[in-house]
Amino acid sequence: MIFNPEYEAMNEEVRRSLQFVRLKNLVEKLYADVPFYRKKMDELELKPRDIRSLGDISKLPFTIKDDLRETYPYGLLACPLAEIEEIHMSSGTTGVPVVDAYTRKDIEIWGESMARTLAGAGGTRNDTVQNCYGYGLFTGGIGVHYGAKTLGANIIPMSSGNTQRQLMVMQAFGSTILTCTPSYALFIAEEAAEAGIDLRKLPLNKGCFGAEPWSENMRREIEQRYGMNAYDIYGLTEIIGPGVAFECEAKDGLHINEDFFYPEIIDPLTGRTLPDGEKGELVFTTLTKEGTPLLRYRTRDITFLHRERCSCGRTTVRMNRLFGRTDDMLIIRGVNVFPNQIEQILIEIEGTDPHYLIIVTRGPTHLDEVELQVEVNQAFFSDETKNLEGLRTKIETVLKSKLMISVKVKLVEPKTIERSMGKSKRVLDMREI
Ligand code: DLL
Repeated sequence: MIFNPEYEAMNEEVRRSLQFVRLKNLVEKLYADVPFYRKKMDELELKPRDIRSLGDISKLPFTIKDDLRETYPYGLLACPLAEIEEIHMSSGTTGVPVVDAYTRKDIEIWGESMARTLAGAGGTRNDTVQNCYGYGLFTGGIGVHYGAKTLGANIIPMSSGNTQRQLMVMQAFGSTILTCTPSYALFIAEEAAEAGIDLRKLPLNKGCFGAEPWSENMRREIEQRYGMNAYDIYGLTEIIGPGVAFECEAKDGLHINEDFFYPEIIDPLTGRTLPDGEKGELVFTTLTKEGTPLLRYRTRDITFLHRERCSCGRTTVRMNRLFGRTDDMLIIRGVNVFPNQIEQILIEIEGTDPHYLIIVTRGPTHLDEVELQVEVNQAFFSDETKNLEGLRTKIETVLKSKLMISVKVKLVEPKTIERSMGKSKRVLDMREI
């Protein structure tokens, strides 16, 4: 079901006009009310009247994470503090405090964006959402909460953790939609298996997972263990939280709520805008935000955009599942490696689970050394004829040939790598540079 066909299935020409009007209003407001943006535009000798078409957006300055640090906490506020109704914050992976301050209208738009997201997964007012994203400063819990309310669904505000209770609630209340990080979904599934609960027999039939990188293999595993459809959802605190983009039942890219969040892809090195289909850094301009609007915010997330017609009827642009981040790229002895490339390789090797930890150190010779801890799966582990040494060398050989780096693989028993109730940590970079 499309939650808001008027906007989600809008004629693309009409949508572009709407985006332009919204962009123009935003630029005028920022120039008038936010000294930070007025200064940036003055430096570029740019006035709001210079924005005459949507394409002129590329004349506008970027906003980067450091700008958020420098203006912390209220420097980017575009309205009186009295109009702010809620504040969220994320320390992010890089430790830069990221503040999102919402007016009442911002909260309404958040609810609408998340209602579209849940509806994208097939959710309706008849669903019961078991929401295990963390409640609090993190945007995941409360974002889903507002979305479920706007959709008219029943919401169980579990927050993350206390897995035994999650299982108890799931069974007792007949939850139909599960919302949490994909790694936590797998963790719950492991606990269920241990407790002898067959998740496939429960009413749960769809899940909205995001907030961290995951793969097609993790999707398959979640779908199979729960007997559900698993959908990828994307967002970030700076822009609104979850609700920026979501998969529909076609599972072919994430529809961006582009009447609210205008996306661009740029070359992270030159800042040049790239055409659809080309991979680069995702940039967003918040077209309707009142509290802390951002112009051309560089997300550091890497993806590409595509606009082919989607079978669901939505006409919004789609972004591919993320490839990684410009800042989680590891440089190992000069070779660029993304953690999810390692994950993709592990997926194809039978006997392993998608639970791994990459530990990078600098050895006595000052060269980078990588240890990859990989969990063998239960089936392989219980097999009496298992050949652990064979599996280990196989992983090392494939990694060497595909990524051109030497990795020391350490196989570990099932369930030894620390599980996370929120975002999981895949890399431990212990290099002191
Ligand atoms: O993680 C918002 C969110 C909550 C999204 C719940 C989805 C579900 P932050 O804590 O600010 O906000 O982290 C944002 O997380 O820039 C991405 O790098 C990463 N991320 C978010 N969703 C996905 C996803 C929330 N589906 C940062 N796949 C983003 C991969 C994701 N990475």
